[in-house]
Amino acid sequence: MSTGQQLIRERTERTEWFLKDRFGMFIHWGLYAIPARGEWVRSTEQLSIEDYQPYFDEFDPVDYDPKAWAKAAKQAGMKYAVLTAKHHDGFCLFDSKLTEYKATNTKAGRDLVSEFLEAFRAEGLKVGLYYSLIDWYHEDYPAYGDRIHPMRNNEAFKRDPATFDRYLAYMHGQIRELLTDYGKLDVMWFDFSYDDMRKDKWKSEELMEMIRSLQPHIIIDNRLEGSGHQGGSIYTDNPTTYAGDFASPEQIIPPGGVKDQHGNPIPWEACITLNNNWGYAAADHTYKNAQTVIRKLVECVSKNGNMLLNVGPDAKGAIPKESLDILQEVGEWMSRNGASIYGCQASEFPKPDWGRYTQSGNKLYAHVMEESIGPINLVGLAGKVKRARLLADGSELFLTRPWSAEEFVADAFVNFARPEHFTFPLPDNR
Ligand code: JFZ
Repeated sequence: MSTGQQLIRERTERTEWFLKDRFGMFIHWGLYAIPARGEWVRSTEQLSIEDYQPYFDEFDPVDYDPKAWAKAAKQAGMKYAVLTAKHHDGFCLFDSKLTEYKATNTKAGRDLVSEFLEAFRAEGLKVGLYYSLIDWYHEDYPAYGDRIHPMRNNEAFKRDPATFDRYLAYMHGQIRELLTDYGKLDVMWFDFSYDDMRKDKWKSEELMEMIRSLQPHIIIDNRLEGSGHQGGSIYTDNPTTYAGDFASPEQIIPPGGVKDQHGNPIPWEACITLNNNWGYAAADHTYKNAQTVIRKLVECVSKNGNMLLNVGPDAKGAIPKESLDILQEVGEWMSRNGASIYGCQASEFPKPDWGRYTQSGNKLYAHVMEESIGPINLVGLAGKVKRARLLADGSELFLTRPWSAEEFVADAFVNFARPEHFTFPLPDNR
């Protein structure tokens, strides 16, 4: 077996749980919750370290209750969660021995990451940490001070190898801490590479050797090398060791899912915000409604993907009520219809006009998303469907045949009253 085949085989084994779980919670939380204008505020408003310092001095998350977060995630039907241990501003929610810029030294006075991990594990959820490769605080990162936007100020980003190596030692050291001191982690979410950083400039080969030796089963996103959709060699037969275990399209659901160079599906996870910000943004009330979230989750699964849905807790540590309300409603749907999500994947049948299919073994889940003037048609399913049931309550739905072959190209119909989610057991010999 070639190295590439071996890497792809290991990726397939590692991501097995991930592809079953399908739905996770992303949590963007840090000092930026205080200005409450999103997690990029230090960059977009060109704030100096001094400008940003008051938020460190003030940070006092008196309402931080990760058990409540974990309950909300579990109730929503989420199976895993990923918290920003460090975002681009460099502030660490964990008690790193390598910096003083951490929650332990704020009024919080403790390691907020370990409490998060404990609470989510206690609810039976898998746990992951987001770690920003970019660091606007560290003096050896070539984006120090007020010239911190990595895309805009390219001149400021000429790396001095000697000092950048010091940053890399810090970065590798912190990742080692996270993988050594916090028990078993399920996901490591790196963010992100740009320009020539994609080509092992993070010393990613070395980093991956360490990661795999400390936590062989952990899965990582594709942003050490690529970023967003279609980034990096995860799509090829010969991925690098740091190509990642899953692709991470952001704020989009790729039209055909995510496929390798041969058109075979690869693991992917769309990360999606509930409003239009990752970090808490007090004035942003552009929340998606629960129906949209459910439909987008169904869309991901119908294309072999996961959804990592974001919440941005406020400065005190509370998830905004608007977000909790949506999660609650999504959870009610998931408690009745989760069988059409967990362990499901793209269907062998093409997308119907009226909605989407997901499938698990011989069960075909029909997600009806359009109001209809009559029965929905099951094109190509004549003789293949044993029975139809409403998934939410198990009640029988009538399957009918077209009454005139000329009138309908479709060959089986199911009656329904409103957009709903059905299950169709298929015979084994289809
Ligand atoms: C990154 C962060 O900058 C952002 O704050 C947030 O954490 C998000 C989840 O990830 O944003 C990116 C990174 C990569 C791309 C787009 C946004 N990309 O390559 O498409």
